[in-house]
Amino acid sequence: MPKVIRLSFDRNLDDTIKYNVYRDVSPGIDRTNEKVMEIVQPLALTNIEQVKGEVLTGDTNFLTYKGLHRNWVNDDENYPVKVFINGVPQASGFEVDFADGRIVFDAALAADDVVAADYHYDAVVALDIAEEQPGVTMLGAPAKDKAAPTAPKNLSIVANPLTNEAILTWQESTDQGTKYFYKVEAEDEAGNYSAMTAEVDVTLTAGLHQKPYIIESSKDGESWEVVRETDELQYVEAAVDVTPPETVAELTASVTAEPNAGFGDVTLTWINPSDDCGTLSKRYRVRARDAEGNYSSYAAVESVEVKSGLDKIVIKRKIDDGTYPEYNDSSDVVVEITDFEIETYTDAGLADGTGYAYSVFIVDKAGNVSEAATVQAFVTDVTSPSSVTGLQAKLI
Ligand SMILES: [Ca+2]
Ligand SMILES: [Ca+2]
Repeated sequence: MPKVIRLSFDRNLDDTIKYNVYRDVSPGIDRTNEKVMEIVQPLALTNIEQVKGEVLTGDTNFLTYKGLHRNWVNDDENYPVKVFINGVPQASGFEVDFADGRIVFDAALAADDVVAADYHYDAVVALDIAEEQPGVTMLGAPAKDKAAPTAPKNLSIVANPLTNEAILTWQESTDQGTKYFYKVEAEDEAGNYSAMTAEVDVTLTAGLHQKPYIIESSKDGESWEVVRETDELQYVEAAVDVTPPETVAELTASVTAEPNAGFGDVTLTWINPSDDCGTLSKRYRVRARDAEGNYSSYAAVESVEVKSGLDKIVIKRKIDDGTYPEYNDSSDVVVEITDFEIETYTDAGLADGTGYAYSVFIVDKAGNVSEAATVQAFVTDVTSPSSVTGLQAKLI
């Protein structure tokens, strides 16, 4: 419920016909200031006698008077709220919550209890709001919170390589209000004015919006888009690292064959990249708004690099057909190596007389795959022909 300013003062029982209310954002109000409101002399007390209670259910232990409480004055001594349960006056066992307009009972009431209240206040009460009130004429715009909240504090962004996230955090904003000063005078039918009252002031603070923080992101720092409106103090950019590692360098293949054994070995050597390549998060700016729609200035941060880290070396092989294995094709995975100290591997026991095509990939922990490093190897025919059979020698 947005806050509103309530003015209340004792009735002037002289020949007053109306009250003139002056308001300004600076102190020292006199008749040259804007007259924002006229209130006719109320004809009767502000009276909510015999308000009929609700039928309460379950463990409900309070009764709310919707809207009415804004006219209540927190003066238990002179203007007590009398409470009846099922017609029986209650001397104790309840408290009046003037701020929220509730009568709160110490113990839960029975489901079918009917509560009534009797309250009167012999005074003038008016709210500085736009909505219509009996006897009140608004001459100026109603008081409004025009002050923005403070900007989010300590906005920072950190990379979490384990989760591949950039995490934006900040600290709570505080709403600020606009201070209004008031004075009231009484006026009679002949147009005579009383002296003005002493000046009072109150700061109208709307409070933060339900989702006070508006997060905007940008790739270039020039074009911004809203990515989230939230009441949390954190925003997570997920799946930041989309940059694959560099390809391995200096990939070579050497072949050794075992004569008559019918197969050969291919030994690959290469140089691993020293580190993964990261990706920059977006840039961010965050501002806060209050319930009235006033916006704070921005808090801003630059991007942060998220680098998930090297995960594995993947070697794939196919029979040479003029192309090389691709990471996601159906060719054989020869080996996956997670130790980046290793820069050689022997693919043993290959059928001879065959050309092989190899691709070596580096994968990061976010699953990004490098370009292939490729090499061919030909295992020459080292198989001797089979023995001659049927050899005979005879004299003819
Ligand atoms: Ca404000
Ligand atoms: Ca990467």
